[in-house]
Amino acid sequence: MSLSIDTKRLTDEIEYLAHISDTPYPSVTRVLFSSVDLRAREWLKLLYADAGLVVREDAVSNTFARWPGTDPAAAPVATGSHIDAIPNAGRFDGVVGVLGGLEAIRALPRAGRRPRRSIELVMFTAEEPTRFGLGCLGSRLMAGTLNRQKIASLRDPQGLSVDDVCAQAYMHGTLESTRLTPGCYDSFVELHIEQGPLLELKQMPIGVVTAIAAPAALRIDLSGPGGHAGTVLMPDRHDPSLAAAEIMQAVERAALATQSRDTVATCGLVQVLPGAVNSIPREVRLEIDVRDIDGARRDGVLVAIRAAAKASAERRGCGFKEQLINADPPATCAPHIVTAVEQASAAVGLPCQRMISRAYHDSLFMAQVCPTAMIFVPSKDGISHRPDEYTAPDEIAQGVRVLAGALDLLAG
Ligand code: HGY
Ligand code: MN
Ligand code: MN
Repeated sequence: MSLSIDTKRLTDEIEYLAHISDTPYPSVTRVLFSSVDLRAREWLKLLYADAGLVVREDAVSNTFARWPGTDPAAAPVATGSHIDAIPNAGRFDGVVGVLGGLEAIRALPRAGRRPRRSIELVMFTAEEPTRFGLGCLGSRLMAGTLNRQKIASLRDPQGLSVDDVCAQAYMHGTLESTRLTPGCYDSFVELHIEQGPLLELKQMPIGVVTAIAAPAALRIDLSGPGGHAGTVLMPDRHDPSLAAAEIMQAVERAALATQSRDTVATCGLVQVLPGAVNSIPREVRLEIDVRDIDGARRDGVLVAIRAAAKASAERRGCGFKEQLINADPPATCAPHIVTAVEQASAAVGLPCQRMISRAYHDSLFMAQVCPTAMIFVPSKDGISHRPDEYTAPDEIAQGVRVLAGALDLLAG
C-alpha cells in the first residue's frame, strides 16, 4: 500500500488549531465548552465535511465522523482523541490523535483503499479534568462508567453542573444516551504523543501501548478560624495551610514508600482562601493525583495519604473533608491490536517499542468498550502539559502512517 501523508496540510491544521486558544501561542488553553473550545469544534466539523465524513454528536458533544465502509452492517473500527487542553498547555496533546486520525482517514482512499468496516474518528469531550475536576468525562459516559449520582455531584469553579454547562452549550439529549452499545466498535486505536522521555531516549519513532496506568484523584478541604495575620497569636491559629503543607509532604512520602518507579503522586492544585497576605488562611483545597500501573498498589497509597491528612488536620484542630473524585482501574491493551500496530509499523519500515502509558487517555475507558491500543510518537525532552511541548512534523507523519496501516488492517 503506497500511503502518502500530507504532512504540510496536517502541520498547518495543528498550527491553526493551536491559535484557537485562550492563551497566546505556543501556549494552548482550551477548556471544556469555553468559547475557544466551541469554536475549535465547529472548525473541526468543517474539516470533517470537507473530507466527506458522516458526522454526529452525542449529548455532551462527543463528536463522531464516519468514513462508511463497504459493509455498513459490520462494527466499525474507531480512532480519535481530544482537543481540550489544560491551562497553559501544549498544542500536540490530544490534537495529534484527532487531526492525525483525520489525515489517516484522508490518506487511505488516496492510496486506493476501501475498507470493509467503516472507520470512525471520535473527538472525545473533556479528556482533561480542568472544568469538573474529573478527566475523560466524554469517554467515561460512552463507557457507561459514570452513574447519574456521580454526574450530578460534579460542579465547575462557577458552581455549574454538567447539565447546566451542556444546556448553555446547546447540547441536547440525556447524559445516559451517550452510553455506547456493546459491540458498537470492533476496535479502537488512539494516536497520541508519549508525553514522556522513553521514545526519544531509545531513539524509537513509534511506541505501541500495552497497558495504561490507573489514575486516581483525591480532593481534601481543610478549614480554620482564619483572622488577622498580626493580632491572632500563633497557638490560636489552627492554620489549615500548615496542615496542607504536611499533607503535601505525606503525598510524596506515600508514593516513594512503595519503592516502585511506577507509583507517582503529586498535589497539582492548591487553593488558599481568602488569599490575602495579611489574613490567616481560612480554607485550603488540595487536589491530589495518584497513579500506578498496579491498581491495588495505587489504592494503598491513597489509604496512606488519607490517614496522614486526617491525622494532620486533627492535630492542628482544622476542619477536614475529603472526596475521592475518581480511582479507576488500569487498562490492558488488546494483544491483537498491539500486533496490528506492530505489523503496520513493520510494513512501513519503522521499529516499534512496546511500552506502558503513565498518562491516562480516553483509551483507558474505550478499553472497557472494545479491544483497544495506542500508538505513541516521541515528545521532545519528554515534555507535555507545557507550551514547549513538541513533536516534529515528520515524527507525527510517521505515527499517522502507522495508524493508517493499523486501521486498514483492522478494518479489513
Ligand atoms: O493527566 C493525564 O494523564 C492526561 O494528560 N489528561
Ligand atoms: Mn493531557
Ligand atoms: Mn491527552
